[in-house]
Amino acid sequence: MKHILFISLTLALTVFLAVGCKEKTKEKTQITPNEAASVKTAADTKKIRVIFDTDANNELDDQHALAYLLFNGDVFEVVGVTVNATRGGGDVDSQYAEAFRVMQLCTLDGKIPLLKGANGIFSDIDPGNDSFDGADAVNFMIENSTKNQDEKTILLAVGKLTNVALALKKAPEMIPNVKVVWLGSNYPEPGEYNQENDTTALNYLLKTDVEFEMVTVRYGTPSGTAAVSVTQSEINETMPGKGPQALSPVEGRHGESFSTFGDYSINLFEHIDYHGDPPSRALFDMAAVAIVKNQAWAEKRKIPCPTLLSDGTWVEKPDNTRTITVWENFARDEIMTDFYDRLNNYVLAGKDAN
Ligand SMILES: [Ca+2]
Repeated sequence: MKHILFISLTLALTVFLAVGCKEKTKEKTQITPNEAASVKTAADTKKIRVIFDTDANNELDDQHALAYLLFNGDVFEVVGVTVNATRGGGDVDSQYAEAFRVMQLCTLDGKIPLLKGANGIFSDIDPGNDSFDGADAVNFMIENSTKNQDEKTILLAVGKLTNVALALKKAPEMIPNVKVVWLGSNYPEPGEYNQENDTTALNYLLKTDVEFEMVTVRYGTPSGTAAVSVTQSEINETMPGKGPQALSPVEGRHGESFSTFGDYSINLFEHIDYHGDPPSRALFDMAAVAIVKNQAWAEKRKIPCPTLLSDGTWVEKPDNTRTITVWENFARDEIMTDFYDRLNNYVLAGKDAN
């Protein structure tokens, strides 16, 4: 009897443990709504991985785009900054010097890689050579676009497309790993500064399979980034002393020394032409960074990939199965409000910055 009782107790215990374990397993595999929400939040807050390619010394929008990017360290993982030379800002050394100034003013010089890219245009450069024009920037893009397999690295280009096209030509295996977001073109109208500085690079990229988005410029129209413009008085009122204090004064490209990006911004706006009524200046490149941060700040549409002719005009290809994305109709006020907010409440990019 004792023996039977012992067996019964053992069986009961076994069943109890088995059910208990099953319940425990069940608990672990079931995610409560709260847990699901926290998982979603973690995924949502994953930083956007960006390599920023800029003709930093052209006009004044590149500098504001770079500062805005570097002040959104909770949104962007800024893998590196690469420069290219367009005709308005001098050679690549001048472009590099201006990008370096901005990074000093953002206290991030030496903390985020800054590399020189191409002086020339895509069709004149052979990336198969050991030391080609733009090699430092191009090789950096290749090395840092192939490592991350989880999600695409954004090659955010706000100048000519030479460095990006050379990288994809040299290492086409990186194409599935990247998305190119380019500030350029007046599509569907012809012409535009970044486009004209290297039509061969743009043509090459259009013919690849790379995911490609064009953030339109459209001078003088309300539908392009041209609409994201500010007046000199607005800058004078909002920018003094904004941003972190540089470790030591930085000499600006027009002379004088500055300790904050806000003060340098005012100086840049003192040395630029204004357009329209009231006279204002567009922050084209900054708007491109903004719509990568928040896609709700503009409208996008997919189109069959068109062809660009050598005279800068577009030819529609309605039957093309390759599509690209066109960005237009930018929320000027929301973008500028966030820009100024980030000058006041910056979160510095870079691993060692925060
Ligand atoms: Ca630019």
